[in-house]
Amino acid sequence: MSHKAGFVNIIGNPNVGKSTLMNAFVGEKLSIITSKAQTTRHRILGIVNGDNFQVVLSDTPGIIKPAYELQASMMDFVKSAFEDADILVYMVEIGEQNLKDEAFFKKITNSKIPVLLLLNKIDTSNQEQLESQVQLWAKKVPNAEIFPISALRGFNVKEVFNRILDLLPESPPFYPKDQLTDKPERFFINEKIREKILLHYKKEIPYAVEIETEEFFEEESIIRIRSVIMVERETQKGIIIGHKGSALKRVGVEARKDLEVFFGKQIHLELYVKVNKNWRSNQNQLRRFGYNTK
Ligand SMILES: Nc1nc2c(ncn2[C@@H]2O[C@H](COP(=O)(O)OP(=O)(O)OP(=O)(O)O)[C@@H](O)[C@H]2O)c(=O)[nH]1
Ligand SMILES: [Mg+2]
Repeated sequence: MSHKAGFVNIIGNPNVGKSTLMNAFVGEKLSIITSKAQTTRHRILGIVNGDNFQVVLSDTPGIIKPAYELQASMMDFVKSAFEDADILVYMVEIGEQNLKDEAFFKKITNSKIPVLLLLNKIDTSNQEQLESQVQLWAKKVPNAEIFPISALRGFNVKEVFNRILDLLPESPPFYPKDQLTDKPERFFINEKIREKILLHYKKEIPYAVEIETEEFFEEESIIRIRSVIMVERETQKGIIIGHKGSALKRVGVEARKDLEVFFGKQIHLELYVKVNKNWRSNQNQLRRFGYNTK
């Protein structure tokens, strides 16, 4: 029996819905999703397996002009997604104009591999607006096939997936057929905690936070986890903890509940906060947190 497999890499501006789409394809909450830009910081694989296919999706950080080392590493993840793609999925949203990086845009328009341009969030649009947006993108990226979709509502998502299956090259699988992602358990714990911080704290705080899970003990009926929330400055530590610890407590309770669903097991989650001065600009610290800086 013939077998198809390949890398389908999702790229686009921040907040357009890349992670929402990947989760919809995989059917699991692999990537965290929030209404804030730069929610995704890593390249995360989501693997969809069938009897005669394996689609290896990559969710990537939104394309930005980097202002500090962490963001530069995030853009390196995007670059790597261009390098190994068999199919490029370029996601835009209704009302959006240009990619924030001209060089990346040129890579898309000059791409030798198939490009699917997904015009997302059409649930927020009307027929007239949609038609004019499709025309606009057809001019801008003539080498792409355009699909208007709603990743959130699942509109046209199946059709896009079927088109991916058509375009997928003949190949044996790249990963074991029961594997869902390339990331370890600790990564998903860190991300879930970071999601709560993106949801509950304002302005710069979520961007100054990194999570490290120091302990992960799986017992028969419970998983015991200890994670540290790292911030860049002492003042940020106070904000994370909140009045009598109330803000931190909320993060802990909400993250624990979600993690119990994710792991299907009771969780004991201990959180504490530590200052790691200017970690976002420190190559060694970034490497330690899994950002592949050069
Ligand atoms: N109305 C509507 N909202 C959507 C749709 N898809 C995603 N969203 C919302 O858009 C926001 C961003 O979604 P994400 O999936 O996190 O976007 P992203 O492109 O991964 O963002 P970054 O990781 O920050 O680059 C969230 O609030 C989603 O709920 C859609 O089809 N319709
Ligand atoms: Mg994302």
